[in-house]
Amino acid sequence: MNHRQITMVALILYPLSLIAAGEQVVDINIEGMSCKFCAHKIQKELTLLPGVETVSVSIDDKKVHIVMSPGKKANVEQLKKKITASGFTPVETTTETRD
Ligand SMILES: [Cu+2]
Repeated sequence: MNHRQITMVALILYPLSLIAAGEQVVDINIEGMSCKFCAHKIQKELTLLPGVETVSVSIDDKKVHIVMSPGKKANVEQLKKKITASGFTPVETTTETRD
């Protein structure tokens, strides 16, 4: 997946997350991402976590956008630990529930 495709996925998934019911959305700013391989690695690792439905990564915004499965509560500490274990630094986190 190249950078352009990742951005495309983010653009497609964002409106979908607005219409779905009771979904928790987590945005995490990340330091240390420099290329599409970094982005791909973070995406792959976070997608493996329980309850995570979709992960989109923006290298330009240095940000990862996580949508949880409907009704699943995000474990922000676990998400951040996974990012750290992947070799990156999570900084600011925002969590929002959409209904
Ligand atoms: Cu990289």
